[in-house]
Amino acid sequence: MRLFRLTLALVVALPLVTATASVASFRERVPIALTGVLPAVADAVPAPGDDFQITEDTVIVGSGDVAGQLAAILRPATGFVLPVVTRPSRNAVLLRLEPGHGDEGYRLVIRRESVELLATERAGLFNGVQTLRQLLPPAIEADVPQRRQWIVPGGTITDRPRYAYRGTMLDLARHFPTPDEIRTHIDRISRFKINHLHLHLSDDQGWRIRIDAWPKLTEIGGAPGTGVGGHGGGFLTKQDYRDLVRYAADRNVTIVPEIDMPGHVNAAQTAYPELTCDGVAPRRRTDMRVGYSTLCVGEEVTYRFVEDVIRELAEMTPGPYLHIGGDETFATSHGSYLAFQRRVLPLVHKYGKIPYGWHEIGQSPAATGAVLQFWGRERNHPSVATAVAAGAKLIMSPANRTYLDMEYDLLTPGGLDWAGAIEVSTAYGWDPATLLPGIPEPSILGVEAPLWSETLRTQDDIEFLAFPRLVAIAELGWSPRATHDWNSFRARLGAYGPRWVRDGVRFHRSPEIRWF
Ligand code: TNX
Repeated sequence: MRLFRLTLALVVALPLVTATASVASFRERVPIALTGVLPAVADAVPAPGDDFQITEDTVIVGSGDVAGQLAAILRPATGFVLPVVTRPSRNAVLLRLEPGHGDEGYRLVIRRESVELLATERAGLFNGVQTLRQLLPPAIEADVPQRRQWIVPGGTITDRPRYAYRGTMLDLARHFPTPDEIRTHIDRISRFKINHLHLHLSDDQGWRIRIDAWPKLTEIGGAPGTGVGGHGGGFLTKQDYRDLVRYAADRNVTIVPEIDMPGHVNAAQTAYPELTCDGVAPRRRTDMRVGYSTLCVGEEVTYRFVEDVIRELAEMTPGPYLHIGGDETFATSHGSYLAFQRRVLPLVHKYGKIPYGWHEIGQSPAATGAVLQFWGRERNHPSVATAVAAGAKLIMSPANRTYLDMEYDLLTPGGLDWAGAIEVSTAYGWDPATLLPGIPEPSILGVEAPLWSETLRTQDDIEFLAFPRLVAIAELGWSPRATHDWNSFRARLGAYGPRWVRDGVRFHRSPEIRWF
């Protein structure tokens, strides 16, 4: 339907645009600065006056799918044909792979005659396209042709990420969004070079991923009414999941699946009472309490269950990480917790994945090859430092900085407050490298902003809490520390507002930002 409307609009409006091009050329010749991009680029050297203009004769030169993605971004608002060709040409945007730019880095050389986007990997080209998109005026986000000039400011951008892992999380257990809503979210996060989407697939309220060996997990644990307060419910089929993995990969996003254990398992136990120590099915619970459920650590059936789940998840997950939760296990004794991790962490390795868990898993000596997600607030975490010294890696998600489900302030709707209110400046004002003492920078893989969904029901709720704060976390993860500057960030964020408006994103109009 959307495609049909778009095509129709193109056919109707194309002649109009051509006829009025000369009128438009008198207006709006104000290129955006090379340094206006979110997240901030590592290096920009402007070449004033050497701007490139996209015209109806411009071609896109490239042989991979990213060239097609760029054309698809530019066609609706420009109304131009922008053919994708493989032979070099004049008046072109050229995409080319060559060594020397790093895994995700790229160089963008903008001159009057052409734009060259160079990268070593497809991921770098994708990132360069996100930058190029922001160098065009916000009207480029329109889905029907706009009467104006399309100027890209002259100069050279050389850019690469500070951290390899820049993530966010959706909690599908407390509220289950549709796969289409997840896809829309992937579109929005990938604009900011976020490259991992962690899916919290199970919790006390619901189980959201089909496991063939244990079908009642989703039949019962994912039934209608299993969201918080009895709202929503549902689950991903394996096909849904695989489709999401592919959709995300096209946008340089790796899906990280999480099954939370040994706590947060009430939904699994309502489906399979043998997973409790007394064999009695607990009552279904959709309240917001945490920490009351636990797998029965001494029973063999527990490990058959865990191994089946890990094996099936690993089979459908091409990314390197498999998240096994491990948080808030108040119903599991310390000894049982360690006994559980001693058996489960190696299972993740057995199926070819890197175990990833909330930082509590760092208490286990078996966590040396694991990734810990730090979600604490305090600066001193001896067990985290010890695990890192023994070889574990860290992803930084301090709750009082990165938790997207915390309220912005006392007045904004939605969200919780246990880690405090998090306005944009709070989300932006810290350094992942120095937050925890005694952690060498190479041990830090990156940052992640989790969005727990206890108070969320709709896509609007997700967007309101995620944007603009997620962009602050994206910048901490991507941009060199030397670019860190609140005044620059808030100016760039304010200028981004019109793009979200065009896109129908219901972002929080933070009073800290002067919105355009
Ligand atoms: C703590 S943070 C949790 C989740 C809740 C969240 C709400 C963490 C690892 N666990 O179970 O949803 O707080 O903010």
